[in-house]
Amino acid sequence: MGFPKDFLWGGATAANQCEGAYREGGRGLANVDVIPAGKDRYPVMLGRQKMLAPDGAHRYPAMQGIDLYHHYKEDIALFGEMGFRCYRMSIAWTRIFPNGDEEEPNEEGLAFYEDLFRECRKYHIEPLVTITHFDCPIHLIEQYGGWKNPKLIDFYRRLVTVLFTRFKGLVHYWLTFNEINMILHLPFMGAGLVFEPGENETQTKYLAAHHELIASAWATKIAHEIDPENKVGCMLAAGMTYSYSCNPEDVWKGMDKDRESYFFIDVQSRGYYPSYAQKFFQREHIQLELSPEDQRVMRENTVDFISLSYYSSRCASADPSIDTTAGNAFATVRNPYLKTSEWGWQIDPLGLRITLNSLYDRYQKPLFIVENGLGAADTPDENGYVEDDYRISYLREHIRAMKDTIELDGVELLGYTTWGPIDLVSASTGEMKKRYGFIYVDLDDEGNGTLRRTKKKSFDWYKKVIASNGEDLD
Ligand code: BGP
Repeated sequence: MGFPKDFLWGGATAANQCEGAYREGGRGLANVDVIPAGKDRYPVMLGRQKMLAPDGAHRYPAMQGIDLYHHYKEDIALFGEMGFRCYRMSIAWTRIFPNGDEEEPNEEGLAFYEDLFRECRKYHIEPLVTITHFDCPIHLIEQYGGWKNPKLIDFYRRLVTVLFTRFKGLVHYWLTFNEINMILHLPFMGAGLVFEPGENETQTKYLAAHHELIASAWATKIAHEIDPENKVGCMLAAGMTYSYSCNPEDVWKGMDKDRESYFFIDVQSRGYYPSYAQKFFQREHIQLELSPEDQRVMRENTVDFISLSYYSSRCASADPSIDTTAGNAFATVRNPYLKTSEWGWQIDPLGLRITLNSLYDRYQKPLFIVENGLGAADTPDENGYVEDDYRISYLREHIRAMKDTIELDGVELLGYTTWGPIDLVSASTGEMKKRYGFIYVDLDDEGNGTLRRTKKKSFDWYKKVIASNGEDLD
């Protein structure tokens, strides 16, 4: 019993949060490059403050990341030392197509990723590639309005065709869009959407989501055609919504909140729009075009597996005066039974088991946890060593819950990649201070530091977890 023999243990990063080198190798400018640190970050991520080019008044942490672009060999060697069986990373669209609408890809970008994948293979690490982790070329936003425009489907198809062809045999696991439900909460960060004053944001968000969903189905089709060995997954920012009380009003609120997220996975996993969504679109006067061909592609090309990020459960109440707290993607009602992290995110290991069961009951497809972890402020000693027992304890409890889900509930789980195995820029806050890694990176919130990588206490702990296939968690 316990974890399957071929369970994919590893870690997950995203190009925009770690690569840096934003103007090297022929790379073009993307939305993620121009999301500033500081107080303007949130309005920009929401798409309400237009920022399509850097200015001198802001700092843009993604431009430097942790400079993985120049450190990937060293970083992957450390992942290899921990015994990773899988490394989830993302492709920067603008390294492959700097503007997004070129006919021919940028060879330097392709060569960079090819070398990175070969490096992984040296350590027997299976790459898991997120095709789009929040990034959209600025040119596509300026010229076409980003995902508001159905033309993006064609550009995305071109992108994926290039990737599946070039990396055939090197990569077998693909995710089409990271946290696809993020488009509803942080639409500029999640999908490059910028709103005009007075624009109906709900309509625009669902229109853009519709195009992403069509693009995702096409990608699944193309992936299987190019290499039948390819496995394609969707990716949800997950976390079951509990009702604050047993008042049916609260229960309904919780169900409604979950549907907001499940909507995306319902389409990607079942191949059609669920009835509750169709009714919602009618009420909101949202009209979505679906050609017979796209409809067929959607029906026939559902995902092979369902991946998710899990940081915490959520909670909902019909009473708007109940206290809220921060969480991944959006705030949630504070659950009085849970402790929170330094950043206010609630900690709920059993919630992982509940979430996994809920997803498995609903879809009956293999699941893959591709993000989980604790963002915390670390204090390194003079050698860069961090005693991060708090991180070990968070991960241990979540791995235990995951084990129960497999052993006691029979849920099919393909793997577990922790978020940020190496410290990287925080997506929500732009900070370096909010760290997730087993590997410490000497870099602060102002962009100062040597970029030196050092092992934290959790490094050896996770190595032991993997070596024992999840049996030794002490
Ligand atoms: C998810 C994103 C990641 C990552 C993570 C942690 O929403 O997919 O990119 O950053 O959350 O969030 P944060 O960096 O805000 O702590």
